[in-house]
Amino acid sequence: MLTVYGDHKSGNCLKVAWVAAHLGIDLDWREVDILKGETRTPGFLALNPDGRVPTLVLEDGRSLAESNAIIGYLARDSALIPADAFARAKMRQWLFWEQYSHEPYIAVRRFQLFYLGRTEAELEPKLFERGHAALALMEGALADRPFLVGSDLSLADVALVAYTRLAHEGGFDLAPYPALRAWINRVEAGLGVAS
Ligand SMILES: N[C@@H](CCC(=O)N[C@@H](CS)C(=O)NCC(=O)O)C(=O)O
Repeated sequence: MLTVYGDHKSGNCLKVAWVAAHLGIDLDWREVDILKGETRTPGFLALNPDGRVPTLVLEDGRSLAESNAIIGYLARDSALIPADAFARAKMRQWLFWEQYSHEPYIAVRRFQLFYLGRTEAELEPKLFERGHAALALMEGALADRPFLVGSDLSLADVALVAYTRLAHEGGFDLAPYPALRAWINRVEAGLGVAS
C-alpha cells in the first residue's frame, strides 16, 4: 500500500487525499503535526529532505514530494489528466500557476492567520493584493466554462480548489467572485468533498 505523510488541515495534503479517494486508491495515511516540527525530524528528513508534507512513500521505499507531483502520479492513468495534448498542457499551466501565483498568497495568508494566530495588521499587504489578483484571474477564466480546462474535472481543479475553498480562513471574501463560488461547489461535488 502507498503511504502518505500528511496533515488534514493542509490544502496541499487534502489534494492527495481527494485524488486517492476519487480513484479508489487506498492510502496508509500518517498524520504529521507540522507545528510540532514533525516534518523536521531526522527520520522525516530522510524521506523528504525538504521537510514538508505531503510526502508519498511507495511500497519499495521510494518517496515523492510536492503535492502536484504526487497527484499527477496517483492520477497517471485516469480521466483527471486530459488525453488531449493541449488540454494536458493547459492543466499543467494551472498546476505551475497554483504554486507560484496562488498558493504563496492565499495559502500563506491562511497559514499566518489560521495556524499561527497572527492578526490582519501583522500581515504583509502584498499577500492580500496578490491573493485577490489570483482570485480575479480565476474568476475570469471560469466565466465561460465549468472547469479550468474546459468541460471536465481535471487535476487543475483539484490543485486550485484546495486553497480557494479555504480562502475565507485567509481573510479573502469570495462574494465578488460568483463564477469562482459556483466552480468550488462543482469541484467539491465532483470529488465528493463536503463543503
Ligand atoms: N510546494 C509544496 C508545499 C508543501 C508545504 O509547504 N507543506 C507545508 C504544509 S501545507 C509543510 O509541510 N510545512 C511544514 C514545514 O515547512 O516544516 C507542495 O505543494 O506540496
